[in-house]
Amino acid sequence: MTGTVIKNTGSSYIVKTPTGNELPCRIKGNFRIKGIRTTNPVAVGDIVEVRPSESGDSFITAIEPRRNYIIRRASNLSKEAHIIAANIDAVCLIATLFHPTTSTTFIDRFLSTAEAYDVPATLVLNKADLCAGDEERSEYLDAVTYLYRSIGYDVIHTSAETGEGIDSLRDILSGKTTLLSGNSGVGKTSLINRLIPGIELRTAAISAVHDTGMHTTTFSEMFELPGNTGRIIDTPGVKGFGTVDMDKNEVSHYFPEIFKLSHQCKYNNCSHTHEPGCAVRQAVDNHLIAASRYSSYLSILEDTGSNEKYRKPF
Ligand SMILES: Nc1nc2c(ncn2[C@@H]2O[C@H](COP(=O)(O)OP(=O)(O)O)[C@@H](O)[C@H]2O)c(=O)[nH]1
Ligand SMILES: [Mg+2]
Ligand SMILES: [Zn+2]
Repeated sequence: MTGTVIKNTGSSYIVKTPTGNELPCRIKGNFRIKGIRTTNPVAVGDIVEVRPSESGDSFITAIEPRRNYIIRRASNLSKEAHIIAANIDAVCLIATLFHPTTSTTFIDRFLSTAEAYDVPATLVLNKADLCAGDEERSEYLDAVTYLYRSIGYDVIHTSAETGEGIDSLRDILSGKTTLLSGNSGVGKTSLINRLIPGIELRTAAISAVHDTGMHTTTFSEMFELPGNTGRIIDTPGVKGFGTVDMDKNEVSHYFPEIFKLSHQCKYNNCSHTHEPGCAVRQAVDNHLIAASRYSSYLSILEDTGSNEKYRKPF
């Protein structure tokens, strides 16, 4: 029988079968991926073969080839990776411009990683209620929205408090498996509670005491949206959604508006930092590329070092 892994808690897994049963499973066999050492050989989102057992846990005996998978490394130097999720169609970054402040640099790092994984990304700006009626905040919200839409990203405004934008969010999630990410405090759990009435996940206000420990072990979990309209993967404790090895001259590929213009640079290996005849720097000067985007590009470029691969977990 095949099923989908919906939860991974250390050595045990929950597999949802086509009939909707949730089977506790363990692994039988060797599931190593070539080339990377992983802490979890089976991940949320994996489609697996299970051998049900009458007594006790069932066994996962095989994994179907993954379409993709998002990994996180324990540290920049660590060879061991944790698979956050597999077989995802899209990612959503939940961010707030106020309480807490999310920097555009953080947003840009997230979006460029999504580009590197080749997974479509949506930016969800939550706590829109905190901007309502405040001219300065509303202007900033509009400017950020305009910026990312002009690059081609979907941007929506939501409020888990008032319910604003929840329908738009539902539309975006419809018919796919989406990984939800975001810094803690942005309202990710509150939004999931809105999307799935009755689930009643604990929000930060209640679980704050629990979260004060530096490394509360948290595991990804997949939830079905009501009426089988889509699936979300919550990744508690993961700020961004993974790590990716970026080569220095690849970074510009992951900033669509920079990449588009780079074909007009005088040198085809232009790094857009100092070269004469650089169409990208020209566009920044002319405000056709946002200064904030360019500075995010430079900061990622810097992280790649001279020959080192960029492996920064967010
Ligand atoms: N004003 C306002 N507060 C919100 C909103 N969404 C969540 N919060 C509050 O922000 C805090 C963190 O929410 P939580 O869902 O736990 O955030 P998470 O850490 O991203 O899962 C809680 O006190 C929520 O009540 C929102 O849209 N507007
Ligand atoms: Mg939460
Ligand atoms: Zn250039």
